[in-house]
Amino acid sequence: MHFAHAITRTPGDDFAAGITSAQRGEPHLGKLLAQHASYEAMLRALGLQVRTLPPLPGFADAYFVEDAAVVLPETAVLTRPGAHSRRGEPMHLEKVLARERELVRIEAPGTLDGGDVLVVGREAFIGESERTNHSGATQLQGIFERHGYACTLLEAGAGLHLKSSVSQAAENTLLITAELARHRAFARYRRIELAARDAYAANALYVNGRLVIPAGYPQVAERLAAAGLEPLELDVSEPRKMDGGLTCLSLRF
Ligand code: CIR
Repeated sequence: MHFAHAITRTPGDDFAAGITSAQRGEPHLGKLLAQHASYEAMLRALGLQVRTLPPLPGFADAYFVEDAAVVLPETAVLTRPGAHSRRGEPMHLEKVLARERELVRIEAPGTLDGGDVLVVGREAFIGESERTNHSGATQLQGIFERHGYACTLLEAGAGLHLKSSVSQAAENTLLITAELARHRAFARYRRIELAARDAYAANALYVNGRLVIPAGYPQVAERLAAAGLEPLELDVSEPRKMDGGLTCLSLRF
């Protein structure tokens, strides 16, 4: 899938009030803003036009913009985030997405975070997780199927979201944790399985034929290079302190 656009949101100065289980120390606003700017510069270098939305006061996690919408070529889905503190985020994307796509919504009692949605070409995977319940997952499955996608629901695995454990690495290739590597849903893909210590690198960003992985995983970079992929690396240490990674910082379409 070729992407031309990305939407991001600048972290607000209340970002440290966001949800986290990471225990990786105090996050630093100045560093977070610098890493966020580098992330946007990387998206531009990959050919995307980046639209940056302003911080959303009262929503400390809103810069993890991926969780609030699922944007497909055919439609945009406003989610209903599983965390109460994030439930108001999607309506703040309504105006900007309505200009791009016809909008549909995940309705109560469904909950769904975009981080639980992996789209690989015309195939979609939805993880049921602490954030995404069965109602939310089946609502989105119906939307995918109406537009002709094959769509599989599965348990998301150990991470916060499905894409904490598996993401696209190349055309027919997934970067995946050992826990999900043998799941039959992924059997037809080439799978690059990660060692437990490298699990964070399973959240990687595949944009217009290039793969971006988090900095600090030299063995993953080497294995990818051996598999014919030349990953770019980006430091996301500050979003990581808030349980975030590469995919969650943007919507790509
Ligand atoms: C949260 O717990 O909702 C945020 N602190 C992190 C969200 C990360 N989102 C993602 O991986 N898609």
